Amino acid sequence: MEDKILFEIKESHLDTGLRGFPVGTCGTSKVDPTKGLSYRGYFIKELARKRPIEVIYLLLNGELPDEEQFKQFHEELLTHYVDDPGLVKHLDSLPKNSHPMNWFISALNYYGMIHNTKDWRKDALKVIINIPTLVARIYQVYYGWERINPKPELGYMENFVHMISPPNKNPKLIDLMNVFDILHYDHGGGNLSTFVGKAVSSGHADMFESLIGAMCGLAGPLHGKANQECFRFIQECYDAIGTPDDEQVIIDYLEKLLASGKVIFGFGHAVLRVEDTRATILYELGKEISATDPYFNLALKIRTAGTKLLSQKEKISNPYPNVDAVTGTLLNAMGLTDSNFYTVLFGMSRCIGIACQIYHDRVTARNGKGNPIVRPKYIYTGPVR
Ligand code: FCX
Repeated sequence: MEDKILFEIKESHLDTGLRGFPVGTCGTSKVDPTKGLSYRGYFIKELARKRPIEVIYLLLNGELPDEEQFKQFHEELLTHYVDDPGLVKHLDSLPKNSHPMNWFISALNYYGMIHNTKDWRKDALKVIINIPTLVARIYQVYYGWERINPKPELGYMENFVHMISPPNKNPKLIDLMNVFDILHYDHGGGNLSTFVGKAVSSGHADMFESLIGAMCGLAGPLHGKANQECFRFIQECYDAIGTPDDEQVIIDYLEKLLASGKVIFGFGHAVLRVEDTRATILYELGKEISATDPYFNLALKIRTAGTKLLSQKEKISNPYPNVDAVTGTLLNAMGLTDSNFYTVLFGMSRCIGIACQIYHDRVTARNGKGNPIVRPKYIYTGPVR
């Protein structure tokens, strides 16, 4: 165990959203306040350019695969691949005016009703290999794009990119999606979506039911929808000030936002106390694939200006950018221009990390006994009669 954390619970702790409270174990990922995210002991910068299936193998099995293990794992995953025409029929019945996250949650529910096996490992593999196709089908039906059939043999994210046809699809979209997918699998056990997924699964709801709970958590603006809010924030900044060379113009604009009680989206984090290494990786990737994009260039300028400004504010524990500060500008530059979908893409990846954690919670934890049902205590504050 990392360190025995014993502290007295004070009344003031009760309105911190369990911030920093140890509520369980997570063996697949960790967020260190100064070193950032790691999966099974590998820091994310060592993993970001690997193949997604390699990193998924690491999350599920604890080690990176050699070529033979990679091949066998990919073949095993493909035996669970199902492109169910019933899903498209289900999607066709959904209301076009609801948010894509609601479509995603509904699609997961449909898929779980039809394809769950109630075997934790098999259902984890089903989620892993089918979720990119499920999200691609949502894109196709939601936007009325061509209903291109899958070619899973192309590769994990390659098949996803093959199936979607946004009007200005950039050929480098695959470079982004490979990295984007890996960066978003997991972020320790304590982020809201993973915490909810693990908690729901502790009652032995099946894998899909647990992931639906997790995705409902992700759908909140303070968590998963932050990436769409961050991109909209960049767009608003751009409409107001363009991409000025004079950093003071940006600082003055951001200062005005703070003074009006607004937050600077994409900055800060409940655990991190340095720049989110996922953001660092995406800023570097952006210089390779979208160097001339105006929104990306503004995000780069805000990266330094925002940090300078927030560092002057005593109350702010982390003045640095998090992953959401730049993701949307890259997705947009690669042709995925509707930010309403950005949280679905976040969820397409986060479901992988949560499925791996749920598998371990149910099957390998406590020497195979599995973790117990989550049952925290709430302090009663109502009337005593
Ligand atoms: N802009 C303006 N004010 C900020 C801020 C920001 N980016 N980050 C923190 N603050 C403020 C808080 O609002 C709080 O003010 P208050 O005392 O008046 O309520 C004060 O600074 C102390 O907050 P702090 O302890 O530094 O940070 P928290 O752990 O309370 O909050 C989040 C962390 C991420 C919620 C906060 O930094 C924030 O709201 N950021 C902007 C929204 C955002 O980018 N969210 C993405 C979250 C992340 F990606 C994830 O999903 O984990």
